[in-house]
Amino acid sequence: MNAAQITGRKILRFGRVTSTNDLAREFADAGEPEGLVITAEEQTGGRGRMGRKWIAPPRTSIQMSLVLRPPLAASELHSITQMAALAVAQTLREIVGAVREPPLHVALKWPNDVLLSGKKCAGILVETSIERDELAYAILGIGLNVNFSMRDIPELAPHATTLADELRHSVDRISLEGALLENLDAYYLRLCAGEGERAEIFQEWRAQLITLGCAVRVAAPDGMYEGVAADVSADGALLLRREGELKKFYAGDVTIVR
Ligand code: BT5
Repeated sequence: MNAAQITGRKILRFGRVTSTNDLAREFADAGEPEGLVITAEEQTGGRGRMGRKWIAPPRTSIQMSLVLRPPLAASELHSITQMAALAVAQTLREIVGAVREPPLHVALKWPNDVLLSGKKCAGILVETSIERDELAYAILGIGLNVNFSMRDIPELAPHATTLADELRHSVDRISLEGALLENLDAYYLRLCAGEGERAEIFQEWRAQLITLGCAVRVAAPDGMYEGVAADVSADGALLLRREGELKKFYAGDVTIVR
């Protein structure tokens, strides 16, 4: 049972929708207070960043969107993705923590991935509505792969995984959802508590990033870049060291180069 104070205050469950983010946005535009969670068993237009597709077989996974109205400045919006990634990672650790052989490693990848055993198990998509420089609301979309095998989606399999693939058994999705909403709630309360808490969330997120210190390739909107992922800046950007200089990325995808 979800004992969350804000996230999951109200849960609306749907069968098939285009995208839970679209539906949540409709509720937010109509004045819905924060905390509403929309879930769907199937998305016909599930999406990632930059118009990419999010794919999950029907009735297998967690696909949810939350309406949030955090007191953040436009420059702090990246912290929503960070707190959500931490909450998802914490939830995965609670589930896989007991597995010793082989140990299952949970990590984060800049900017919005949660990895299990080095592969993407969850993705986060934050979309916002800004009015007169103020955040009106944020829609936090989370896709978490649960009870299917990536063998069924060969084009994703090299870089993606599911809980069932790693655990080799299925997982009760309702308890998983409850645990996720509780963890989101705890992190969300911290996010709203002030700059000090947000700075701690940033440091926690930074500490779990798998890519820092690695030679990486960044596919950015304006081209491909290679270098060393030196650090992340407080405003959420990736700092790539190349040819003796630091280049800052606010959007893109990172692959570790071996
Ligand atoms: C994301 O985008 O990772 C954000 C995904 C957010 C999905 C949720 S589901 C509920 C809510 N409603 C929505 O419509 N969306 C949100 P991005 O970093 O751009 O990654 C997208 C890329 O991940 C795709 O281009 C694929 O390569 C890959 N991908 C697609 N489906 C995947 C899956 N189930 N597991 C792992 N990788 C996947």
